[in-house]
Amino acid sequence: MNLGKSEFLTSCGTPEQLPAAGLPEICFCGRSNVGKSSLINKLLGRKAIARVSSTPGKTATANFFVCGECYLVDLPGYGYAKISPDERRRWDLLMNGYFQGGRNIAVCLLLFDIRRTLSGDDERMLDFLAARGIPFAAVLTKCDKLNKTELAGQTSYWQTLFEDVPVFPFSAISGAGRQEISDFIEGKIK
Ligand SMILES: Nc1nc2c(ncn2[C@@H]2O[C@H](COP(=O)(O)OP(=O)(O)OP(=O)(O)O)[C@@H](O)[C@H]2O)c(=O)[nH]1
Ligand SMILES: [Mg+2]
Repeated sequence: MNLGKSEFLTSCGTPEQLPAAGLPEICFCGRSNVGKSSLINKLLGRKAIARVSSTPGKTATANFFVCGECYLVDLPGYGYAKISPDERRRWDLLMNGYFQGGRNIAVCLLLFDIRRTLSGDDERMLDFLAARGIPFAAVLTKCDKLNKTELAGQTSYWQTLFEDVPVFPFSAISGAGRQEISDFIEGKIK
């Protein structure tokens, strides 16, 4: 990826606001607070091009970043308990609009907190992607929060779950996994 040249393009709250499809897109999905925006910042080598917050539900829009010859798309998280019915409807509309077809989605990076196990919301997201034929890879975030033994155990849990899918352990703190994910993305947009 052309890491030196990245910029924020646009922030979309409704499907109508999405930019015209064109460049290959790498989109980032996962439950609220899992670390989507932190991963994008790390990949782009920027401190805060994508907004990070310890309050879940920070990213309520689809945020597009241009990076070399592709878009990185920070999608709103799910599984946030305090969401209102209105916000929930808006999430559905935006996600359906984004994934309904016609966009050049090279791959979806689906993020999971490495310390957790697959949630019902995660399963629904996996079904949603499968129903639309969207290829995905798994990123296991917050690796720095586990010791060596726990890390091996949890990595093996997720790898067993996603036998046929690339799985990348990652830490936004140490940068572990950043190069592997970056190389993977590059392979997808060539
Ligand atoms: N220790 C540690 N903390 C992380 C890591 N990645 C993210 N965090 C923290 O987790 C919190 C949420 O990170 P975000 O990147 O905002 O998560 P998000 O998935 O974009 O959240 P939403 O936009 O609410 O969906 C912040 O406090 C981050 O600093 C990581 O790899 N290690
Ligand atoms: Mg975010």
